[in-house]
Amino acid sequence: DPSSLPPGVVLLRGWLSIEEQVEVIRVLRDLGKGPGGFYTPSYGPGQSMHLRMMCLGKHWEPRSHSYEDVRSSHDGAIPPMIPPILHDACVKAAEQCLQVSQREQGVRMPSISPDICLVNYYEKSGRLGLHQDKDESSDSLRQGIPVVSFSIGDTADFVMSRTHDEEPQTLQLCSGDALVFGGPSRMIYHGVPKVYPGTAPAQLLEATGMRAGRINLTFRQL
Ligand code: MD3
Ligand code: FE
Repeated sequence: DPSSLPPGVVLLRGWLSIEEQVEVIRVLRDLGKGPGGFYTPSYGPGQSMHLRMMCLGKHWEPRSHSYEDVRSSHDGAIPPMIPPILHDACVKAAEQCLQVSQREQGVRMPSISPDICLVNYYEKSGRLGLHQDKDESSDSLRQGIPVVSFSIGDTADFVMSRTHDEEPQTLQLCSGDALVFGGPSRMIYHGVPKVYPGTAPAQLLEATGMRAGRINLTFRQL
């Protein structure tokens, strides 16, 4: 029931067609061949995240909770630019979500001009603990500039809660879903406790030769 989502949260089920999902996977695969490809981010020794990541536009540095021009704590690579096709998809999804949130939730959110795209790759045991995204500028956070995300591949459980204590609300995110968090929900706690291996659409696997797993793209304005 979409009307039970918090104000500023909009889910567009199946927003990316299979053909668009295939194109995104091809673009990411090409980018991954050059410098700046997937790696395992870490907060420090013995504190690796349970996913692999590729940053586009900027590098997100978990050790300092900041955004950088190079992968200083990893290999010094410069992150690739956000490809125009991904940039445009983000802006288009945001436009649609802003209309929905204004009409259905009475919430006004600013649009987004994305500076960074984080690509998370979850394998069978991939997960992401409950956290807030607050490494962006205080201006971006204060204005509630939305974060836009696309899910591709295996289905995952996604949890969110307004405070650290309350019972989280769970959503399943499926291949092709677009999800926007802005306005009053920009600082919500959220995480990905579980992915369901073998649930990706067969057509996607056939067209890409993609291994099992889940890809999530998040776009932010810094
Ligand atoms: C709510 N990624 O990269 S996407 C992240 O599925 C992240 O990989 C998850 O949380 C993933 O930080 C969730 C949905 C999402 C993304 C960003 C948000 C929800 C958000 C930022 C603020 C609030
Ligand atoms: Fe997050």
